[in-house]
Amino acid sequence: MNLNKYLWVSDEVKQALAENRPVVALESTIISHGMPYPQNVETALLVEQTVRESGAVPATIAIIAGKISVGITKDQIEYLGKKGLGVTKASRRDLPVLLSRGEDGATTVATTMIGAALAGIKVFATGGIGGVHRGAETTMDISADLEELAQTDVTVVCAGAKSILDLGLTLEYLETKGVTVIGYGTEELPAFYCRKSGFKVDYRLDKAEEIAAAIHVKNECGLSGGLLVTNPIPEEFAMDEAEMTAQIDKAVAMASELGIKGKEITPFLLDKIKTLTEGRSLEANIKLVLNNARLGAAIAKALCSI
Ligand code: PSU
Ligand code: MN
Repeated sequence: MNLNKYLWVSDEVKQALAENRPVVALESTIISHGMPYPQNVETALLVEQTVRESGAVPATIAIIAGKISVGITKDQIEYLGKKGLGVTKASRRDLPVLLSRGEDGATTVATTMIGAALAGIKVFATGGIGGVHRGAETTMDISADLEELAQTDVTVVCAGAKSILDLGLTLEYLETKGVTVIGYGTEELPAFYCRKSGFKVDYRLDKAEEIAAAIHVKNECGLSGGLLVTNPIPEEFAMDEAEMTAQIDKAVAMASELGIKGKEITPFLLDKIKTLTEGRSLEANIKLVLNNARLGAAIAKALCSI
């Protein structure tokens, strides 16, 4: 790949990587499509600050004017947040046209992994990943995030997956693709807003150093693909399971009534769930992203000292 033509990396991130200092990648679809303005911009900046306070360099990734841009500026974050749904949500399949036309795009987990890998970043923290949607046996709606985890060597720290997805099928898919699912301090897959899901992770690891050791061994063995680290939302911010199940079911029913599908479905559901919980789901979402930023930084630090 002609790197300079399609990839831009900030000086700060370049220097940190060159000096083997920890860097944590951050995505931008969560800014444009995952949260409303202005909370999206406030959160994105707070996440960057949290990564810094935890001793790593943040690298928010987006597509700007046809370049996969790693370590975008505060102004660019503000621009993506204000433009919101008007920015193209860019997954792997969107890259050829966006880059050739010199356009902008907000990167999903899949494309943020691609950008991170190209820049040489090993750890990426976010809120939630895409997965196998409920009803996928007829819609075939399976996020490209899962295929990316299968092939691109970046560790993704998330808060598990929310039950807008079929969590059981998502775990089966990850197993088929050889993606290790780690629970940080938990045996149970966290369900984003809630700490429990009723499903088991592959391995419980209690320390960032243990996670870094697993990543290191995977690299040494030349095993391709990412690792998925699931980090439960802190107890004090977790939402009631029965309430969330009921509200998510309502939101999913609305989406199916309105015939919403494809790339629109996740942003639609997030927005509906926010309204149905009177904004409380957004508060929980912000807290869990910050929690993941801290763990991502700890893993990146531990990796640098191996
Ligand atoms: N889940 C969230 N917030 C988000 C997303 C998922 O709680 O913002 C975004 C992420 O960018 C993820 C994408 O990669 O949605 C998945 O979309 P799709 O299912 O269309 O691949
Ligand atoms: Mn989809």
